[in-house]
Amino acid sequence: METQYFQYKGINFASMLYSEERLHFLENDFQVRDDDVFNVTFPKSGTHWMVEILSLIRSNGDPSWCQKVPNWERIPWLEISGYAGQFADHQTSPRYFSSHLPIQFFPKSFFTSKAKIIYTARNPKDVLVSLYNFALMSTVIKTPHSFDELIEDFLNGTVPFGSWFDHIKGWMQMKDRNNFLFITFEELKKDHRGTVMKICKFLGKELDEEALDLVVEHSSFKMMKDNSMSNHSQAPEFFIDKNSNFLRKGISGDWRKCLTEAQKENVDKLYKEKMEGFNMKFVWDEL
Ligand code: PPS
Repeated sequence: METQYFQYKGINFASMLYSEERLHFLENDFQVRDDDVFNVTFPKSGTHWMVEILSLIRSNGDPSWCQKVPNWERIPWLEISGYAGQFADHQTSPRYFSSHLPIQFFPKSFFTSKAKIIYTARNPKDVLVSLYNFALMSTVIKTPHSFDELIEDFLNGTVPFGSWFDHIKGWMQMKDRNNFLFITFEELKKDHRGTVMKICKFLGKELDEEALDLVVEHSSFKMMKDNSMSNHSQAPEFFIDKNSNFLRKGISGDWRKCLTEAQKENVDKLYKEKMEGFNMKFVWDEL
């Protein structure tokens, strides 16, 4: 199936999953509730890892929900109107949603609510590598002719959901609000348990040591890869090739092996330009 995009206010979305009507409704008319929780990311930054962690926290570490129900039903996508869209609108409170929306398209009602957002970000060079591999296995992003082509699209912000730079800079305006938690993929890799504890604290959820251990164990890369409800092997064929590795490597720093020196310099140069004057340092700025 050929991938088609439409533009919503200058940003590309894949026509098979998203619609202008849904995006307009979400932005203007969707009613956020005070006990809603949103898992927000730019694509390939650890969305599904957070889905697993949040699912396990909700079930006090009991893995049976994660083993019986696919991830897109457990914590549905806010913006998808197609096959998985029905789950978002049929939740009972407290509702959990995943979203890749940039801040300017997020429901206006969120900004006057007490609903919580966990925003997970990842080194953009690792996002690029992950996105390129995803583009080769999924129909929700156009298949690039080369890695260089994808890098150009990423740097120009013409990949779905727009510019990584605008996404993170936009959402970081929220960083000092007490209903916003900023997490990085790198932090989760380095201190999985400590980060889960931080998430529990943010959500006001107390888990005992045993439950915490279960959350960490069942949200590990290996467990998720072996779980057909988490590894996308049950996802519709039109969305992703069933034999592909949606959970590909799950590491930080893969860009070192995958980007040539020229590609790295190209990305670094634009990163510097785009992040100039932005008064926040990220863990990957030190690498
Ligand atoms: S998507 O399609 O945009 O929602 O993708 P997203 O879930 O945001 O990101 C996919 C990458 O996250 C990795 N992943 C994990 N890494 C480590 N541990 C765990 N448990 C885990 N779960 C998902 C996944 O492998 C993708 O990264 P890459 O680098 O491609 O492996």
